[in-house]
Amino acid sequence: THLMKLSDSTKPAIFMDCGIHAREWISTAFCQWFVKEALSTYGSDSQMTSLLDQMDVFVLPVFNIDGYDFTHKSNRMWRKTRSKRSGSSCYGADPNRNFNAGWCTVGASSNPCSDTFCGHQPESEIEVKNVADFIRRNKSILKAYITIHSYSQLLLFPYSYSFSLAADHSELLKVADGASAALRSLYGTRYTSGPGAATIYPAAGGSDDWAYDLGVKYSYTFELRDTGRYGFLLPESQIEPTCEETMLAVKYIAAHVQKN
Ligand code: ING
Ligand code: ZN
Repeated sequence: THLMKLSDSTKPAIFMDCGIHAREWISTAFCQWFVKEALSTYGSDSQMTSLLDQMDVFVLPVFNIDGYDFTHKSNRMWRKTRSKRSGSSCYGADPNRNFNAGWCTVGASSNPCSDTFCGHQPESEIEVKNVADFIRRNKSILKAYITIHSYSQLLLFPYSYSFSLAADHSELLKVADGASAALRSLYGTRYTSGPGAATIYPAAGGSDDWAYDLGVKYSYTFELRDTGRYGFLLPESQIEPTCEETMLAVKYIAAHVQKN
């Protein structure tokens, strides 16, 4: 897709994507909610107004659109893309193992039939290539990368491909803890924050690690509700409260990015 932006200035920007993984439906719901909320509170909410006056926000509402479609029509628990390559009868690669960050070294599989298949090479998946190209092209203005997953109630940051601490570890942790506290203030939902490898599991090829190593300092992965009772099948009654509380965390991160 080609697009033109006519603007009198180059604002610093935030990039956010949802739906890297097909079955994580609360993720795609959140991007939709975020856009609605941003447009409807601009002009009345002082924080949103100042944010959008000073920064551009790029929202990719459904990263893995073929996978998402497949979860509606054939297999609700599908995770990967839907690409097909000769040599295997299995479909798709895990887009969050397909970025070029310690690619396929840990927590990923080279078996095309695995749910965490890293792909035949980094950025083999067209969805990953397109997002990576966009982020590379805009890297001078991109101050934050936010990616929304589910589930586990975690706010993760680099690294996942290694147990090494990021150069900005203490700042990333401080902002994550602040965002988690903001989220909890609404309904008491508890989040844990920390680097991916130590907080969830070591896994290479993730988008947040890749964006961070490219130079996008504020790089975060959200794992939204719940902690496993319903898992990916989060009931409809939890969509709105999950989106409302998550807004507070995303706005907290954005406010920090804005003043730095
Ligand atoms: N969790 C993420 C996954 O891709 C993750 C965890 C985050 C891995 C960042 C690597 C980097 O496995 C879910 N639920 O998808
Ligand atoms: Zn995911």
